[in-house]
Amino acid sequence: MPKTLLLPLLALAALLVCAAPAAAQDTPKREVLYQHGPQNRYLMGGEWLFRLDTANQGLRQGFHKQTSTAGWTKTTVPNAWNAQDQSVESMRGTVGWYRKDFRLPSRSSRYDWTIRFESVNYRSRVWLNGKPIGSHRGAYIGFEFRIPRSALKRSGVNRLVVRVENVRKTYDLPPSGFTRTSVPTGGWWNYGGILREVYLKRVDRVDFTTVQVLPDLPCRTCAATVNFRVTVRNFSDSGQRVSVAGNFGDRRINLGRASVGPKSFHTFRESIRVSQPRLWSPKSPSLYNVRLRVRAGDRVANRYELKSGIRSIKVVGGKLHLNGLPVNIRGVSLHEDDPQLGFAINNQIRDKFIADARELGATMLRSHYPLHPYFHEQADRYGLLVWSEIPMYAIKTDKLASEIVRKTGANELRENVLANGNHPSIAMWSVGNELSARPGPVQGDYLRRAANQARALDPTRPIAYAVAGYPGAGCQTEYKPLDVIGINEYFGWYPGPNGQIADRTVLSEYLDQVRACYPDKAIMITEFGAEANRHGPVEEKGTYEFQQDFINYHLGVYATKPWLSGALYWTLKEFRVRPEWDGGNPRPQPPIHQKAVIDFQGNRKPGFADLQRHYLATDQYPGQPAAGSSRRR
Ligand code: GCB
Repeated sequence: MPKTLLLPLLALAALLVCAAPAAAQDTPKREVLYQHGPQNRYLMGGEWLFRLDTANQGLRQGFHKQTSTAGWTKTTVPNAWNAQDQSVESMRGTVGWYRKDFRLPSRSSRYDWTIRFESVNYRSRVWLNGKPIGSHRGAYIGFEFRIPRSALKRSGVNRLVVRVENVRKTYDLPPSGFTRTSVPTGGWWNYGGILREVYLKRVDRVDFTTVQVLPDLPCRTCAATVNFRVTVRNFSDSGQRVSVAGNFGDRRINLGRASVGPKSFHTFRESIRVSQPRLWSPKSPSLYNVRLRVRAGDRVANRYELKSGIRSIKVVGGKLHLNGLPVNIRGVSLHEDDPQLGFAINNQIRDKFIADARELGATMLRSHYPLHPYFHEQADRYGLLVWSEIPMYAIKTDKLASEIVRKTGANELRENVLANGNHPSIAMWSVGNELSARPGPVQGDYLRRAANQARALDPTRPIAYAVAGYPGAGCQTEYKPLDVIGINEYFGWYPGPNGQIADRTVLSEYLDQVRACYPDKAIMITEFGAEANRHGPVEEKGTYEFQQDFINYHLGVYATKPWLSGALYWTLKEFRVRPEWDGGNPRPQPPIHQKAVIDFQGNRKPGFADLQRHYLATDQYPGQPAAGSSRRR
């Protein structure tokens, strides 16, 4: 070969080697980003590979079987592949592939392994060593697959491949939708990817599948009953003598023993009485350590840890009561969004959300979907309540008319109860947000179904729903299954249908009308807010001054309604919503939603201080003892 050709060829070869990263492999370490849950979880951190598949050819081209790294780039997980892409195409969604090479933390043949994803948006298909091991739909709630023994390499390198598709379909939560100009709609950015962390879990024959620890407190001074419902699974091919026992605080508990057949499940139930409990409340968030262990034969197969809190949340005489006393909550909503990472945020960012909310004087958080478990743990610890909602978001009645949508919604709620129900911070189960303001029989069916599902699994918490606040909506009998009605009110911001909410001075009368419709339900303001991205005249929408005035006016009105159970500002921090978003602001900065009191970069707007002044001056939990001052019980 002539020298003149050799050099460019060598250069090309060098380039190819650099472009195709070597597939790094590692051994996942025993590490968790949140504590609640079983032991033997191993974080699948380190290096992953990723490739986009915008032409959707990956399956045909066998990306799940590829050994070469050509076309793949290095990444880390969690990851939102379109965190930096604000285009219409990015919002519409596409397909992406993730790949991870790893060795098992133990070669022993006695173990089975499962793989756990905390959140993948939206459809996922998973392969191990080229063999399909599972598929899933839906983000925000963790899911797990058992890895078949035949797919595992005990001593070699295993290759995990995940195909993720985030194109929103009609029956997804939230469903697809388009503006008149064919731009995808949605209440928050459609980030694609493995948005929360992934774990490998080691199983020694028998393991926990669901653990429910639900304290019930009939009255402030009563003894509590703590109800345990623990389902275990025998992964092995032979029957096992299984027993479950542990502690609730310093109380020993024994859930009994049972013979569990091969590949079968068994549910253990037990109740204990706790006299003179230390009560959990935002003023005094007392927690009990709960430790459980499951034995197979005479060996401990696994342990499970969580923190529980004894408190009651009930609707009494049309008002929300915590531990038997009425509340007047002030809180904020949020999206788990970040300018660099999108929804693939880390615990440091979560800590910042919590710190900002606490500094504001907020004692309740709300989001349109179940938050990452770490949020719930921090909320338990710092005494923040959580309005826990599933992404049944603004679903039009023609879509809700499909049985599958109502069923998916009710199932999602069920999953949320099972996944997050042990957290004392969770105050209510919300079945959704702003379905049609005139519910009719279709929505009525969904509300009933979802409420029944949640109550059957967790009778200790109220069922809630956030509605769009319009005077024209009138009283609705379909809301009968609900305990708490959240009102999203934008009086004096949006005009609303036929301009009915353009004038803020009709807010007071409207709220009285809602009260008259639902005298026995607790009523909260689940949203109020005004976009703000600049200084300017107080009467000009979109200015900081307008936002301040809006906050002061609305909180002023709420203060005249002693029957209200609380109000949540929409939102704490800015987030990406969708292309062309204006949010009612004449000078918007799409795709950023700007009703927040902290901008996307983290700067506080003047309205933060207004909200804070009101929140700190409000006695949100009158009569509840503060930490340290609680009487001896
Ligand atoms: C709502 C929605 C929320 C929006 C907000 C707005 O009612 O629940 O997701 O971001 O209004 O700003 O329009």
